[in-house]
Amino acid sequence: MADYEHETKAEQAREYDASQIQVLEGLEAVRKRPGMYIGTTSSQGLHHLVWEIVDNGIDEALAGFADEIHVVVEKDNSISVSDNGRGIPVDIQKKTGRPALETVFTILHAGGKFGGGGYKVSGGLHGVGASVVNALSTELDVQVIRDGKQYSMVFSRGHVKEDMTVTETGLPVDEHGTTVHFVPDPDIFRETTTFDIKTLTTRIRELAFLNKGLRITIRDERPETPTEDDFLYEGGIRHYVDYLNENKTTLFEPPIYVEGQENGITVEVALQYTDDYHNNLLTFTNNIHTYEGGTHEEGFKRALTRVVNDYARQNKLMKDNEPNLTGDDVREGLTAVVSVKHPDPQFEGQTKTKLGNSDARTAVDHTFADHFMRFLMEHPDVARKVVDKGTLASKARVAAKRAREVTRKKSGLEISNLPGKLADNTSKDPEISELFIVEGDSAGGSAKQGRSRLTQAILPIRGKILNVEKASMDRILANEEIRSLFTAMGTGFGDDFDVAKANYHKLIIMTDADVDGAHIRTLLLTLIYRYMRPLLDAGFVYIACPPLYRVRQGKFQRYLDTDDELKEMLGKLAPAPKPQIQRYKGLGEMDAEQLWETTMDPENRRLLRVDAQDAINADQVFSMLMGDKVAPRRQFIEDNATFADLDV
Ligand code: TSJ
Repeated sequence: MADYEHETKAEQAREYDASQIQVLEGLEAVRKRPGMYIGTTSSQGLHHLVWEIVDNGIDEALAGFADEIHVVVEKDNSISVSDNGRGIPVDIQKKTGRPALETVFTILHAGGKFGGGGYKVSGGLHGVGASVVNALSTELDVQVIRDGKQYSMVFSRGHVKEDMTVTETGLPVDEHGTTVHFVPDPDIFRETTTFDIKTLTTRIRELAFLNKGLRITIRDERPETPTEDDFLYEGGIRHYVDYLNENKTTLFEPPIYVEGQENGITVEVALQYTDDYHNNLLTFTNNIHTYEGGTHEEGFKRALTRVVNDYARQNKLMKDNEPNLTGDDVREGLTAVVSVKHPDPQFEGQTKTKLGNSDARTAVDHTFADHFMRFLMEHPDVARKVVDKGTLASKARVAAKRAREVTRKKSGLEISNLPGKLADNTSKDPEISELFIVEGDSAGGSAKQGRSRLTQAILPIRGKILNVEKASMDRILANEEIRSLFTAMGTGFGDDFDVAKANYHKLIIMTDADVDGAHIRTLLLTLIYRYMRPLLDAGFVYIACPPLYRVRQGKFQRYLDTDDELKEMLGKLAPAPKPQIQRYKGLGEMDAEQLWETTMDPENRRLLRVDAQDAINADQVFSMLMGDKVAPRRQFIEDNATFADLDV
């Protein structure tokens, strides 16, 4: 072991050079293979940079040293994140002879290595940190305030651009915090470097729910009038459940909340029942949304089912000869958020969003079951409603099973019985096969003519599909459009659903670019989220993006997606013949060739991949549009009135 105290300056420098070379190699690797560190260089990867930085502030808050984080999208589309924590350490490290601050941004995985005791609880899916953001930014500057001084440093593409400087500014000595500002590198993020305020706001709101007492703000400086949102939830995930149920009819108020610890695992559960047929169960580990569930989810479900049955039997709400309520029965109408903080989470599954640690199963089971049983005993009126809801679900389940058996016999959900309207593709290889769900028979006709027959299948649907939110299982199964979709996909239904049987690895929703189209898309996404969820987790679901305009001038022709693009194009055109502008109100206005060229041809088209979060957002809008409460719906229509006028 080297004795750094007694090394000469020259020796230190040599060692530093050596370690620095490794550093540069490390961060070069990040630039060479960014996908390995942030998953993708798409818009999603771009936003990942923000979360890598924000997570550091959250760690500081969880350690008890910060209670505010501020995120700003600057005018030039760069990002600033600041907290009021202790400030990243700035002392010169013996090992490198360099400031700790520098190491944080230049060494891969350096985060969380400085003393402090507590474990790093948050952290993105890929567990990488500030140095990765540095590697993928053209410029990154950091300011640390501590001990009445301000420390600054500037980096670029993983390299130090300006060494650490200190200003003795006469700041109050008790002021402290860290600010990081970065500009994503357009050479890396080739698709887009534009941050989406909705994506940022949704996740920031979620982080505020998940970390009670932490204030997180987000400001967008880009619009003429900057916008700001301020999130602080003293009640944490209780308010998350309130938010999820905002437009639903609840069976009791407020949500039940449970918090506890077992074996170093912190467990929080909030839940509330609604009059819906569905359940909405969101689970998190260390602030990461575990879309695929895992042990914590299993522990919660197991405890919920057991406690409701035990309570019902103990209180004679169920006859001795009646069978137990199933998990599905006791979860009907349930909205729940389960959040665990684990010192050493193991993520598994297709998208690494499934918790594997078995100690989380028991920790959630024990913590939740104890509190929940006590709660039911202390609130017999609520307990009664929960048991009644489950009993009703149980009866409906038995009835639906009978109905399903009848329907299945009548016309079959088997693959041999393909729906008449489906124009299937000729290849039987699911990997290259795409199923387009097309709004309207006329667009369906164009799509059938224009498609690539080898790889593209077309399923036209008529108008609005069934509102699955408010329909019972047997009605859903009897709906022709829905049956066609399931039959074509070949994945089966309900408990028999198997994503491995999917006939197409791309399910592409193609609707008009207007309000009705958006509505139909929302209906389809809700159906998929509720009944075909594994397709979302597998990344099989897409939205086609038909253009809004075609501009023609002589032989020149271009398709455009937005009003801004149109304006820009018109500015660029030569003042020769007057350009012809066509605005497409619907897919039906395009002929087969145009539809192929603009929306279906893999060489030219743009597809948006849908993730579970998009579907959750759709689900929220959907509950509001179709739910029982009138006020939020009116508000939504008012808020979106210009949009509606424009497109209808
Ligand atoms: F790293 C970073 F740039 F991503 C970043 C770090 C970004 C932001 C917005 C905040 C932070 C950050 C880091 N805030 N607070 C801290 N705290 C520490 O790094 C720190 C301070 C003191 C001690 C100690 O043991 O005294 C330990 C740590 C890890």
